[in-house]
Amino acid sequence: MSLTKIQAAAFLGALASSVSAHGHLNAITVDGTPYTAYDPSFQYQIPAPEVIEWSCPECLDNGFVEPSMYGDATKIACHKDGTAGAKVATVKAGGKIDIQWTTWPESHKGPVLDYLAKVDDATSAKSTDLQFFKIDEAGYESDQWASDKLIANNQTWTVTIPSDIAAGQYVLRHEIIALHSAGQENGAQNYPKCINIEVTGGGSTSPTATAANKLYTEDDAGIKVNIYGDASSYKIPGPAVYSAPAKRFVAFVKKSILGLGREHPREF
Ligand SMILES: [Cu+2]
Repeated sequence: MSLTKIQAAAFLGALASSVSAHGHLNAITVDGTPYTAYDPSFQYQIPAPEVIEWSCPECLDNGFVEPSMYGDATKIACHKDGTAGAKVATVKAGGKIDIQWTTWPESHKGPVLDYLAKVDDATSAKSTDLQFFKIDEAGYESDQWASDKLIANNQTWTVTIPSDIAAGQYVLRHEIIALHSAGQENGAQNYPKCINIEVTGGGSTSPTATAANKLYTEDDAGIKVNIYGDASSYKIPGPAVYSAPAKRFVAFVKKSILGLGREHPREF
């Protein structure tokens, strides 16, 4: 692409952001059981419906958290001043959660990321106490942004709960990061959504976790990025995806058996 075309695409992307509708979660299906998602208009209902998703009264505009807020867990953990959902959905370790958005604008291209934070009681958890480990991420793969994959799949992202993590309650943090304006300073847009779950079965693994205000910085390669060129080298931000001990062991064996020859070529 010529510079002019890149600039035009960036301009159109920025323009699109001001005219296209954003979404919020529409439905959450946990191991086949449907749950009601949070709707920002719930704040006008008395009593407000009790749901597994965290509340965000400031989200009436279906808006985003911007990079200048990354240092504030009350904003970036579970959206602006998000508070814990009153309910908890039960899911087996290794089970699946389908997260459906009401809509997602095609212009808002970017990665989809999922994290878990272990908590004693998800319904009374505070965003500032959440320590997250990443369980799933997708950026730009096979010429497609994860956001486009989500749109093509009926606005739905399927998350698999690791089979080996300890049983108990967790806050699932599902996030789309829109990068259409991310070439500019403070231009990325994070749309995090939190969901209360109780994992049954499982193992004993407690992955290393990161506080929400340490997940990203404004200058991360995957945050301050112009996506209107070649996106194939896009680097997904945040900590590495947690890998189960079994996976780590297989990787270790593979490296030991296959990698040894490369690092120390045997002479014949
Ligand atoms: Cu937008």
